Amino acid sequence: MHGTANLRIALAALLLYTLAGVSAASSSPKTQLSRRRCGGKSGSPIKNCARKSQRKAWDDLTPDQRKDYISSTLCLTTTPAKHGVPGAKTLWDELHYVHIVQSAYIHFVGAFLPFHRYFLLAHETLLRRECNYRGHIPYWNEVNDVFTFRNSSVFDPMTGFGGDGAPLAGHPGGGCITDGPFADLRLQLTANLTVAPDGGYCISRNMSDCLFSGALQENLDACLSAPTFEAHRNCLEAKPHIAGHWGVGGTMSDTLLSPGDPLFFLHHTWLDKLWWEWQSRNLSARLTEISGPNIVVPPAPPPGNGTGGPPPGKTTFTFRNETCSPSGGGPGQGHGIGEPLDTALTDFFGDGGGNVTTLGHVLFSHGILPNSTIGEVMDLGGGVVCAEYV
Ligand SMILES: [Cu+2]
Repeated sequence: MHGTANLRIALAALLLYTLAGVSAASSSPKTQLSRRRCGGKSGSPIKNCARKSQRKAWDDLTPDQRKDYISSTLCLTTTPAKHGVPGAKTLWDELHYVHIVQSAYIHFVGAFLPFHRYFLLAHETLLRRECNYRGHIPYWNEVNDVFTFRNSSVFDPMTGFGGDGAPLAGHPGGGCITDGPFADLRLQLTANLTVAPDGGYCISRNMSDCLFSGALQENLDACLSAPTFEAHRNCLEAKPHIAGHWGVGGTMSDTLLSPGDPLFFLHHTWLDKLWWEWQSRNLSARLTEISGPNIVVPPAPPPGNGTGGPPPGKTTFTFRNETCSPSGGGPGQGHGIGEPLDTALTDFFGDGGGNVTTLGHVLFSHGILPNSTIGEVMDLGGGVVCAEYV
């Protein structure tokens, strides 16, 4: 396939680039990132991060800050693509692509949390570099909204991201969103990376109070007290992660396509905050603690061998006398984890050829950011991410 061939070429180039030590070319993306990295010498490993980006809850942003974030996001959805992603019209499509093409390698695997930390940085970098955004990326503090889910400020049609999808197939939601700044947005790339017909497709939502209850404090407490990275990652992925994706539903519940809905980034910034809170409880040890497989191997291996997450769709929640699970979310719900779209990626990750995630695992964003490694993003306040949650 043409797109696959392009991907292979891009990956091969990026791999060579990584192996070459990426210190030379002065106009390289790596150098650009180095300049952005808090004052370090270009091309050299950055050790310090002096001015951390301040990541706040959406509710704690001023009205002007919210407006700024929304208009910068809209800017990404209208600025022409420039990273060579096949079929992408805008920068938003390119960001979408980075997630779709790697879906089978970034969910229910060891790289789940580090990849998404890096992906958030790619998003923040595009906002700043291409759309002159001067703020920092906010998170959706979902635990505060469990009992008042539909009234969350994130769904405000004027100051937030708009509300539920239109009724579909006798269900209250599931169709296209009808209000807010993204009601007219059309996404271009499908789950198999073809270009959608007829000018693209809408963001859909299908809100469920029951599925959103995965964000309950008791679930967060369980995840934060998990003794190992593996247990923590499994817990986060199965509960609070499900909450934002399946509670909002529609596009957000599609494992491949979910970043098409701008709420994705507020949701994953919150998950990243939770991971950082867990890391901070024993920081010296947890700055290097990584484990898990690189690709999901069904069926899940027996407990205790340190690899494998819960099979997707097995989580069940009970909330206000309702029982719900992600696989029964109603109309408009999307794909599961997806098939590996390009096996070139498996070789590319660089964990020594095995199926165990290591600190040397390469993180890839099709040139939006230079490649990084898991080891380089383990420290939120390190040279690559340089942020803090406030
Ligand atoms: Cu994801």
